[in-house]
Amino acid sequence: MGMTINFHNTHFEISASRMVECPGASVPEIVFAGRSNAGKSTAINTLCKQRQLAYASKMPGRTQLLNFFHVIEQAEPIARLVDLPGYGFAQLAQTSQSVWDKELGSYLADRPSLVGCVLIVDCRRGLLELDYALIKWVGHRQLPVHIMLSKADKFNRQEQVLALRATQKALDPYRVNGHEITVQLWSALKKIGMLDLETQLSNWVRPPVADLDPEINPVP
Ligand SMILES: Nc1nc2c(ncn2[C@@H]2O[C@H](COP(=O)(O)OP(=O)(O)O)[C@@H](O)[C@H]2O)c(=O)[nH]1
Ligand SMILES: [Mg+2]
Repeated sequence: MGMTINFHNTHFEISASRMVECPGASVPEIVFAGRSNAGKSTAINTLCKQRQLAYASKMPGRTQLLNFFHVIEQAEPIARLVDLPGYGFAQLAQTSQSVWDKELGSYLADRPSLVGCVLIVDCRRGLLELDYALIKWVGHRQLPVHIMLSKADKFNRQEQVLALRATQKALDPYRVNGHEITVQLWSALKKIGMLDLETQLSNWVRPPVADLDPEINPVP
């Protein structure tokens, strides 16, 4: 697994509250989305082995900002992680949108450097309406979604397996036109699913050679 990225060397870059404030789309970017309190900031901190990189909020949903983090390798930024304030976009499917929801919606729809969306879902709640709205929204541009069923430490092994299975099944109708949706269990507390996460993000930033090589995967 020489391709796996070490996310340890990740630094806060900038916050943006509007599309025009986003940094140049220079490197592959991965966004962490999900309901407030699902565990987004904690997941970024755990992935990067830093205690306070992303701010784990005691007041859910308060910060209305996109927070950009640079992943550094050999002194060069090779990717960005983006922490969202949490939904957010109650109105994605409805008519009236707040200014912020519009900014977030256009970020997800138009940001050219986005290579994947990590969707954090509390395993005890499972997928809810806003989660499905997000999956559909980014499905329009075929942006792959990786779902982390978080706080798996709250479940025993059997409950974990059932949650994973139920989520996979619920997603079947959303896997239209080859939209790639993957699911894993996650616990920041017990470090469940760390390798799954590192592997998925690394594959998005640096797709395995077999996916790119026309000799191996000829274009039909
Ligand atoms: N038991 C448990 N609690 C977690 C886990 N991840 C996050 N939390 C807690 O969930 C709360 C919300 O986490 P936070 O990362 O701020 O969520 P965000 O709003 O999605 O960024 C905090 O009190 C965290 O300590 C986990 O894997 N297990
Ligand atoms: Mg947060």
